[in-house]
Amino acid sequence: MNKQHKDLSNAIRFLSIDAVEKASSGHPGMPMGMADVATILFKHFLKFNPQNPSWLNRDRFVLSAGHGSMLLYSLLYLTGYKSISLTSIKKFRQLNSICAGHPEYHPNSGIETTTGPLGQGISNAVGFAIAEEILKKKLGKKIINHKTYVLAGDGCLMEGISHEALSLAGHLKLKNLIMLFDNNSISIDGPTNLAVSDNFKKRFESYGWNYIFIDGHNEKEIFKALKKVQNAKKPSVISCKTIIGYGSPNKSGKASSHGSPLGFDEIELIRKKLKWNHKPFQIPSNILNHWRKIGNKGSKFEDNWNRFYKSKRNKIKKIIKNNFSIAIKSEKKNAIKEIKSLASRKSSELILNALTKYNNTLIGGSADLAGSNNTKTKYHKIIKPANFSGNYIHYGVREHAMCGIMNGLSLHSKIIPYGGTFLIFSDYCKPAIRLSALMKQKVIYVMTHDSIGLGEDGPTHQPIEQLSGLRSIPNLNVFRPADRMETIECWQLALESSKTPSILALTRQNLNPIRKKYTDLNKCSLGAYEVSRTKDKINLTILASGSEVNLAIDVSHKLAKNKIYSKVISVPCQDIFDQQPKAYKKKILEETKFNVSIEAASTNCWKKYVGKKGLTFGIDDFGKSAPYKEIYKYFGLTAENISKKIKNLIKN
Ligand SMILES: Cc1ncc(C[n+]2csc(CCOP(=O)(O)OP(=O)(O)O)c2C)c(N)n1
Repeated sequence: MNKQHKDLSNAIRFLSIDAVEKASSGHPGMPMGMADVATILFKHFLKFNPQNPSWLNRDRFVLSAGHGSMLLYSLLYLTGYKSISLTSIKKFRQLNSICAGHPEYHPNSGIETTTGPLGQGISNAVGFAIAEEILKKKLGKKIINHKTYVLAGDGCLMEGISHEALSLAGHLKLKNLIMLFDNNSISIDGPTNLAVSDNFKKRFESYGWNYIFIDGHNEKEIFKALKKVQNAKKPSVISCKTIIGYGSPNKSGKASSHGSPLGFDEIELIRKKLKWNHKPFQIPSNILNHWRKIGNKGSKFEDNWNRFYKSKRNKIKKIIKNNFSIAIKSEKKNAIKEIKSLASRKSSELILNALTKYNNTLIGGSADLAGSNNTKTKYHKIIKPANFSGNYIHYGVREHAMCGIMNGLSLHSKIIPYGGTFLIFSDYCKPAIRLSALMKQKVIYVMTHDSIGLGEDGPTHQPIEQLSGLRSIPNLNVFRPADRMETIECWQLALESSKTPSILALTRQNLNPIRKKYTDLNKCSLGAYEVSRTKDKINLTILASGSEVNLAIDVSHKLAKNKIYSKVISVPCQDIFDQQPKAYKKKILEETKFNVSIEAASTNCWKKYVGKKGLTFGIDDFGKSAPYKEIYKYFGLTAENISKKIKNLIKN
């Protein structure tokens, strides 16, 4: 191995070893094993500019094996990113340090995505690669033409999401996607042959990927493989046979180097073995300078690109169409003109028609339920293998990857991804939804068939606890609109929430319109608002969402006949309502002694609104297979039953 290469890669190794040791926690094994591959990648291939981490046409580097975060922080520091200093590396894993335990996405920092839950980064990278192809088609090769590299380990490749994402990437022939597989055959429990006997070559080739096997510590082999994949016609994986904890006399090749500090004595032995005679965190200036030179090459790449980009900037502005307000306004007017009973999934399709007609930054899709989720409109063109002029992705039955890919699409640039499945299968999406929320990405989840109202498909398909669970995720807006007007307004809010992902929970069954008057005002923007009252002075507040707002209005009228007067509050988004000023919440929740809630789902998240005196009407059991009106009856969600119980409550 050449001395210069040794020095560069050992700088990564020792920064990682020292940071983990100082923090008394972390994962040194992977950075030590993959330091050679990362060095060759950054030195010879990766196009990036530490002076401008947001340069649009940079190559993306995703560390899917997020536990090896010190590899990324070392590379960013060594190449000269301002986001990571030696001081922040010394604060690895400490409160508020950018060098968090696992990489956490920060705009303009070089940390392209949050990773740690294994496999997510692979799906993000597939999203990056799709975004690159979509933009390339729109803006031309001279503006966008970059690679996406993803470093994944055995763990990432064991996760189900990797199978979903890699298969779609192969199908779409994402030629600029390159995986560096840290094939060290070790995970936490020991050798991977405890649990895996996959033939990786066959696995990748069956997905339609190139597969190259190399010695991940052989400089020449690494270079040659990376060179080879630059002009690939399909996605490529370079399977790098590496030794975890490379350089450690007693722990290399063993699970003991995976996720704990190596210990003072062992580190001394590694220093001797790798001939690194420097103090902890000390990178000799000649080595640091060499790394900085590698980083400095980036501004030349960007300058060349910028000259062309500047000359085309005005033209580019015209290509990107992202004005949503015309569509929202015209659809609101249509909703008033065409007053009729409509499923909210259908209302969503109608607004999507208008949005898609006037915008080309929305990229739609569904996990094989386009017709049921109503996500595909007449203005959609399908994105196909090697043809990315479209704006709709058939994700196949791959919910988890769909959501991870949408995170990648959103992180890459100004693309706004939305994707559909049944609300019940949000369970298959949850890890990626959580990351959209954590990373503050505008990703829109269209989740239809949102309750027992879907009917005959039965309890396996009827969401119960999903709404409560999703509402408890921080920085996620869960919308459950009650009619066409609310559906339009919720879509508007989702599109305007630049730092919060949204879920639109939509019905299969028809809903009667609640809002029959036009207003420019977005009433849903308060999260909850009054839709009706039976008298000025009332003694009951009925809170409901989605399909149950109509039921709440029936209950309210029924009670009025018995001289119990009430107001109905539609709650399209609890998350937004909870953030309203105290005075507004008081006005909604504290006008009456009694509050009740109605939602055909778990009652858990309504208890905070009804208090000890109130009642929650919902379902805290699994659903039933039957025509939907019968199921509502079975669970007592009828105007008769609910008003009877409320009468008892108020009388007693
Ligand atoms: C979804 C998920 N499950 C479990 C973990 C806990 N975990 C972190 S690393 C790891 C083993 C990863 O093995 P490998 O990819 O081979 O990494 P290496 O040992 O080579 O560093 C596990 C199970 C996780 N981070 N994410």
